[in-house]
Amino acid sequence: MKNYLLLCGGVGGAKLALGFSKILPNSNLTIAVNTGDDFNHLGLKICPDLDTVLYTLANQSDLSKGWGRSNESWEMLAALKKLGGETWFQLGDKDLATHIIRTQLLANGKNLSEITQELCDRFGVNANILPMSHEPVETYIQTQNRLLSFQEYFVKFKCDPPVTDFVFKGLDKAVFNPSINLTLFDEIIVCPSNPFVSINPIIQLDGINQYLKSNTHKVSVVSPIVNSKSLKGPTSKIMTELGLDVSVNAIADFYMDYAKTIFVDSLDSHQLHQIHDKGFETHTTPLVMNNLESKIQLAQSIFNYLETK
Ligand code: FO1
Repeated sequence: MKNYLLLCGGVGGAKLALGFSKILPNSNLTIAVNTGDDFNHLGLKICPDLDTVLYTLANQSDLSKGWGRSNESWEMLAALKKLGGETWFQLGDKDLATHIIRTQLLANGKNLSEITQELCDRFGVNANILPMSHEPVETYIQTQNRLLSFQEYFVKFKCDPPVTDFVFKGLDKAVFNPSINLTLFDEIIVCPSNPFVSINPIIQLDGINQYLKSNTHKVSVVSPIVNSKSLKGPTSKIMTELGLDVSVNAIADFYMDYAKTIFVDSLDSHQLHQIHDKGFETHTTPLVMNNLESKIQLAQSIFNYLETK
């Protein structure tokens, strides 16, 4: 069996990671997660995408919201509000425990890989979930009027301001997580996460950028666009604002230098010709993951294709 590395953002990535975790042994699966959305809030280190992947694999995620924990309570937030504290970023009581432990372990000198492993152990998750880097990379969104931190853009302003560009502060000083040895992987899968804000911070890192460009035969993209729209989050809105077509074809353009294979939904099969013309191989399979079965089925379909290619 081949070794698989997933490059993963939040919700869409976590769903596929869950599917893979159900069909592959832990020894053959590593999940490298975007940390560009991380920020310090109320004195706590919050890693939203790592949390989403962790909670999803622990079967403790809030499926309706896509982030945070299931059966959450909000006593702390209500109390904070009464005292005039900052409540635009919602921290549930159970979720808070994760951020407190992470912040404490960071203060004790552990790195984010060690801490994520520790949290996996405490949640009973047997998976190799790792941050993309140990150095801080902070995603900023350039909007028409001002530069917003990612969480301000995403949560405070609900992705409303039109996007013109992205800035990844700290990227020039960061390297891809050295505990992930890329040469050990036969297949690298770009999850159906937002290419601009969830995947780009990962693939622009020193230590992976050149490797992907030189090994495109190992790299596959699972399209975040199905039926010419994004399933969740602002991907299609951002594409429109950047003047791009909301299409798998535009996704192919985005990943042109990095990947050789694209997994496409049959609803977008009218674009296959254009994508093949760019030099990509494609495999058509249902990409919508709205229950556990479809997450496993997608992972299985990708696995079957890549294992025998
Ligand atoms: N997303 C929201 O839309 N509103 C929130 O208040 C919010 C709180 C939050 C707390 C912890 C956490 O781990 C994630 C949280 N998210 C929230 C999700 C997060 O901002 C985004 O899903 C990701 O950054 C995008 O991938």
